[in-house]
Amino acid sequence: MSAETFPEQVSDLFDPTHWRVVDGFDFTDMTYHRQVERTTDGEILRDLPTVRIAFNRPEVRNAFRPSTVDELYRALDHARMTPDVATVLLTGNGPSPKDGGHSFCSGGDQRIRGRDGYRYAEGETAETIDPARAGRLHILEVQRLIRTMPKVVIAVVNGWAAGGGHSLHVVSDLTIASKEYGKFKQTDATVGSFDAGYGSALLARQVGQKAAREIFFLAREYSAEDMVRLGAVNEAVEHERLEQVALEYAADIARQSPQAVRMLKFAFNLADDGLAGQQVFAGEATRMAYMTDEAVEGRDAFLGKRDPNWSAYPYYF
Ligand code: S0N
Repeated sequence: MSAETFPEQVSDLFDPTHWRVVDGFDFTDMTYHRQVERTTDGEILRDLPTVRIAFNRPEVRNAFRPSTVDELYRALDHARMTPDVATVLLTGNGPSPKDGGHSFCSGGDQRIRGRDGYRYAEGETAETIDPARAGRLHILEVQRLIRTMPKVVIAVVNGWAAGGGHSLHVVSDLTIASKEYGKFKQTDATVGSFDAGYGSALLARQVGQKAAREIFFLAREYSAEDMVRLGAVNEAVEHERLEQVALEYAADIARQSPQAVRMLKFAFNLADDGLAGQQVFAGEATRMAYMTDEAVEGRDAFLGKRDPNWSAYPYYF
């Protein structure tokens, strides 16, 4: 493989030497890359444990339409099911070819939001739309996937995080943001399209009730450094170093025990996610229990049509 295999430059911060395109996805609204190690002449030596999933509609500040959400879900789900991926970097491509504006994501595309609650694709009308596909607020399914996937999701906020884009950073495990261009604004109440779930309630867990209410009720603009002070952003980073720092975060995560990281992620979620959070945590606990001789004894006793013998397994350690 040669240097010609470098992927297309998709954003000002994207360094093609670190990435390859993930095959099998015919995306228009998102890009999906896998981190690689290369030789000095560009040959790919091996995959590394990070993926980069990015909004690719910079001309509308990376607003999402239904097909954007479908593509985002598919990329995240692929990352979820790829065993040697530890970390997802969620970011936005750009800057905008129209005016040079930088954006992470500006939420739901307001141009296609119908009064009936549907999101209309180009050429669709109330008569032709498929309600099963377009009538769903399926960005919420993406939020749940970010929350329940056993990988660390880092929001790499390279520009505006507004509306539903703000909520995506809130629901991510970690957020790092550009000092120069990272801007946060919760416009949900401004446009009458509000996230009354994670986007607001989880934000209140992160910054406190008063600050969260201020962010939603006043819809003011906050810098990356403001958000670090409030506790919603881990670090504000010089713009040109943002993706490099994100990869440093990912490298540190990759040094930890995968099992410990996912148990900790699900433990952090558990109280806020109620029984659904307990179910996710418990699923991992059950999977680990299957690995013990004690659980094998239960299974073998059933298959052998005998009573289980628990004598080797203490009630107290
Ligand atoms: C991001 C903002 C603050 C940037 O301002 P700036 O830099 O001055 O740029 P603009 O000139 O405003 O924008 C540049 C071009 O991009 C277009 N554009 C920007 N954002 C959107 C958007 N969200 N939809 C469509 N187009 C957008 C501008 O129109 C402009 O285009 P041109 O050059 O052609 O004029 C600023 O842009 C801003 O405030 N944007 C709107 C942010 C917003 O209100 N988003 C929606 C908020 N609500 C949601 O996201 C709900 C999300 C959701 O799906 C959901 C979640 C939970 C429950 C329900 C739902 C649900 O589906 O409703």
